[in-house]
Amino acid sequence: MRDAFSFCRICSGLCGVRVTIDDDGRVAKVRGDKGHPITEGYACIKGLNADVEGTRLLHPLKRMPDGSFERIGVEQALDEIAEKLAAIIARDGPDAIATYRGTANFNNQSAFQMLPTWMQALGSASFFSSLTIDQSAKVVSMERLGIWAAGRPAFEGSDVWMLIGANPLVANSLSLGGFPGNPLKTLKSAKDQGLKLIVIDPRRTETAEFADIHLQPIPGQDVAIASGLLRIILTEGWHDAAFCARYANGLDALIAAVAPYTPELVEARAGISAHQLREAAEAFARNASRGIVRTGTGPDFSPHSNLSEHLYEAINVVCGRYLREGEPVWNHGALSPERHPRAEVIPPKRSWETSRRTRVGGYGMLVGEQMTGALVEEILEPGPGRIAALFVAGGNLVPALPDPARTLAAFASLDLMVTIDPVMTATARASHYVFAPLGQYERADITRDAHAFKRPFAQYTPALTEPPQGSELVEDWYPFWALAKRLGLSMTYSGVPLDMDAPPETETLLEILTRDAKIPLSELRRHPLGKIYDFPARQVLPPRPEATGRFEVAPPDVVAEIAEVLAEATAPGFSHLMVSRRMRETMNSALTDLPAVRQRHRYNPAFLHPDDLAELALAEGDEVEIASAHGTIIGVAAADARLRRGVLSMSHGWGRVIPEPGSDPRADGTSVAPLVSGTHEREPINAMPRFSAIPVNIRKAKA
Ligand SMILES: Nc1nc2c(c(=O)[nH]1)N[C@H]1C(S)=C(S)[C@@H](COP(=O)(O)OP(=O)(O)OC[C@H]3O[C@@H](n4cnc5c(=O)[nH]c(N)nc54)[C@H](O)[C@@H]3O)O[C@H]1N2
Ligand SMILES: Nc1nc2c(c(=O)[nH]1)N[C@H]1C(S)=C(S)[C@@H](COP(=O)(O)OP(=O)(O)OC[C@H]3O[C@@H](n4cnc5c(=O)[nH]c(N)nc54)[C@H](O)[C@@H]3O)O[C@H]1N2
Ligand code: SF4
Ligand SMILES: [Mo]
Repeated sequence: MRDAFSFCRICSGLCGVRVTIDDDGRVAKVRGDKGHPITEGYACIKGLNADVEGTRLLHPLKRMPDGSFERIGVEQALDEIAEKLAAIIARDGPDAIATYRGTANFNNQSAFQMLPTWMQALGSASFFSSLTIDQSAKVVSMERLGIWAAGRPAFEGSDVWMLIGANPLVANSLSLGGFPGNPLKTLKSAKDQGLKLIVIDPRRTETAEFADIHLQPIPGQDVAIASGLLRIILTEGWHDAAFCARYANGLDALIAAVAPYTPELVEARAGISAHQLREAAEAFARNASRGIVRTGTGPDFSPHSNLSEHLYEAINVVCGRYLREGEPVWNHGALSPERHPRAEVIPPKRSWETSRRTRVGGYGMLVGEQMTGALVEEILEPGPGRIAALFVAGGNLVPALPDPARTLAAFASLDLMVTIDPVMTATARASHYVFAPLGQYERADITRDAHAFKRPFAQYTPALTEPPQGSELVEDWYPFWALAKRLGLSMTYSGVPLDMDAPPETETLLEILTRDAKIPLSELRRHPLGKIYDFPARQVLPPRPEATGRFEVAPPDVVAEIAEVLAEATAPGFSHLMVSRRMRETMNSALTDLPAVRQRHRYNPAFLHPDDLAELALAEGDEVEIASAHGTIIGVAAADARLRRGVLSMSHGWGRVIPEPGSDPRADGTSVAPLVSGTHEREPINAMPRFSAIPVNIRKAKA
């Protein structure tokens, strides 16, 4: 037995861990590392158990004509795949080959960079990721509003924090305004120092329990809420007029556009009292000076998400809640190249207006990616330019996309589908080839700069163990390099040409990724627990004379959509609205079969307020039929008194995606994906499906 240090890469929390490895080289125990400078021993049930008791694929598999899977060697599989790719490229061109990056690829730095490298080598623009079925509304908003170059204030040191549809005490999502380190401890200590927490969520979440003000609205009404908040702030003069005069265009147009959203209208739409709305606006804009509005998935899954994001971020803009000239910036990164923060606006880019358009839906691109919400039609629609081959790297698209029957039909029509996943997921089962990746403690990695931390932090982990004997696992980046080699392509990885004769070492790829970093990899390797780098703060510098960019708080398309929402009526004929929620024990569709998880949950309940259950004559444990305009599912009812009445709350990622006769929601859970339309109710610009605030009817299921 021996212990080694590493960090968990299941979610983006970056928890430092101490891993016990037994004499056979297997992971015997994972503990939170008490000596870790950031997370100080915190780790969750996922990190503690996944690598100890999880089962996984140990070899590549190939699908046979009868649908069964047989073992195949890695190099043999790659030969066959390369041959098919060459034929597709010759017939249709490289854009016919698509790659999708799922959540697991984000926490694997060497593999993360290999995907754009692969697409570039191929010459294919068909790159997709989970970003565009998640919170790409934030990207749309940044590209319409503009970006503050010096960044936002950190959580620690703020006197107010407004969280909209985010539950960081469960999701631990650092990029969403979460609480870095040990989330609960960080939140409590900030509150002890006087932080006011405002939460806007239809559910009194674990995070909302700590809120000074919790607004519990009707889901899907964030445009009204954000407009109402802006209206109060701007009419009361609680905004930062000097900052707006210097840095923002369109303030008068914004004032006019939100004028109809009186507290009374917001109350009628969102079901939160005029008094509460004012209290929240006052606590944020009048009584506090440091701290921001941050949104999670809630508003970004609901209708008009691009507009909601724009309006919530506009609150930060009009209140000037950014790192301002002369302020110290403590965390300017350890792994990013040296950069001097400036008090400047990076002007709106609107890349979707100038980039290439997709063949079917006419969608432009965002951050160099195509829209995952439109992937299925790009496969299904025949004609030149159709996607014929799909690589899925660390994702599970079948439950993640709307309408799984349509997704599966599209996948069945592909000439070639390849998935890299340790689990035989619904997506893997739809694939021709499946590669099994190394486990997280079998590969070297580095953290990414987490700007949520107060100070620059970085950690390197070597591979702690060898793969199990007799297994044939791949580094997540390897199949792409090996296919490029077979196709005779050259690869440039983060600016560095790769040798295409012999595969690189992962360590070499990490060296490339950190070659311009402030802290070289050799230094990282000397601190196995990770290290906080106490660089001196950088002052935010004055703007450069040529930096004339300004925020656009009310561009015409935004103003038009505000008016459109004002004229909208609620969908008739539905009694409840279904919202999303994350579960502490699972990571999207992953880990639902882990024994430690199964001990606590065998399925994902259909949560309703106890009074709603009573009104529907339902008892906890009853099977319920949940019907949207697009599909019907069977769930298992459970009571949650923290919900607003009229709201049904369920996690995604559970259940068999196409319920077969005799499938048991109590044994497998329920997939919510059939409730979501793959073709309707998508957002303009990013084709984002409606994963939350879905109108549904609920009744007891027939036996
Ligand atoms: N209805 C509904 N749909 C949703 C959502 C919702 O809330 N409701 N949420 C949306 C959001 S926010 C997201 S991000 C997407 C998620 O969409 P995806 O990223 O496509 O789905 P995940 O379930 O996160 O898939 C992660 C996969 O990675 C695998 N994996 C784990 N470790 C590794 C590894 O080391 N290497 C590799 N190669 N694979 C690994 C897991 O087994 C799992 O199959 O779904 C979206 N879809
Ligand atoms: N344990 C765990 N952690 C995870 C994940 C996981 O599956 N499990 N997934 C990871 C991923 S991929 C992501 S994207 C992040 C997501 O991180 P979060 O966005 O923080 O996810 P949730 O905890 O679901 O919080 C979303 C909240 O939005 C509320 N909500 C729903 N609809 C609306 C609405 O219309 N308006 C408002 N204002 N609120 C609404 C819901 O009630 C819910 O409390 O979590 C990441 N972390
Ligand atoms: S919160 Fe849990 S899953 Fe996420 S990094 Fe920490 S231990 Fe891993
Ligand atoms: Mo996500």
